[in-house]
Amino acid sequence: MGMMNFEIRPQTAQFELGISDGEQLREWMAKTHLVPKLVFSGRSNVGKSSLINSIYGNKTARTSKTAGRTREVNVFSFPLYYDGKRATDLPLFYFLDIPGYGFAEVNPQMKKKWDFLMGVLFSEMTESTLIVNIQDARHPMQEADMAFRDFSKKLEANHILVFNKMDKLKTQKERAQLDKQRIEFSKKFKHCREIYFASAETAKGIPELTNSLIQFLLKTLEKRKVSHS
Ligand SMILES: Nc1nc2c(ncn2[C@@H]2O[C@H](COP(=O)(O)OP(=O)(O)O)[C@@H](O)[C@H]2O)c(=O)[nH]1
Ligand SMILES: [Mg+2]
Repeated sequence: MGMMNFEIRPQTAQFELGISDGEQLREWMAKTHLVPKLVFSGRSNVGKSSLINSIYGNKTARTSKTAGRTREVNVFSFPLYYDGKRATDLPLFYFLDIPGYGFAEVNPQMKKKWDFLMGVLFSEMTESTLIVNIQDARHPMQEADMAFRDFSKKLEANHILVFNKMDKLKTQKERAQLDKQRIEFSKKFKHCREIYFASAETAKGIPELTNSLIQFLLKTLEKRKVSHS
């Protein structure tokens, strides 16, 4: 059974709940720790919600021109499709749209709450989670990205790295410059199993990225079956 026949269908993800309370998030993570899940993480405004929409269909997640809008962990469930039909022998999976890092929160009370919520989220992650770390292709490896790398690489979770907004690199020179950095990226992000270059705007790189997500979900399910039989 080739994994290539599996797909994510547009408009089939369902919003489950938004969590802003740390204890509620801890409970939810514990309850679902075996369920394969994807967490889209990156600086505010890097295009987390936009990438989610290019994978799961328009208006799945809320996008915004203003940085720092998402204050909750938004949980969505979704099925996989196989040969055009819903794969009913597979469970539903989860993905999480979370607040961005590196956003200078003006209100210290809000910042404290955010730190706590994210602390819970990351500390409760197991190897059933894939962190999809998104960076801006025009401004890779910002200070906040490096801080997130140093923190997240110690976790049990799996990782991939995505450079979004590739459409903003207008000249061949800019694109070549980024391409030259590939080796440097893979050295600096050794914990990331793959690196993708994408654009939520033009859908460039989205099929490849989606396929990688599907592969992760299926492999994680397989591992779970083996360890429980
Ligand atoms: N040109 C371009 N703009 C994008 C891309 N992805 C997101 N944006 C824009 O960047 C802004 C922030 O996007 P959003 O998905 O809300 O970012 P988030 O804060 O990381 O969830 C919005 O105005 C998007 O339209 C992309 O690939 N190309
Ligand atoms: Mg967002």
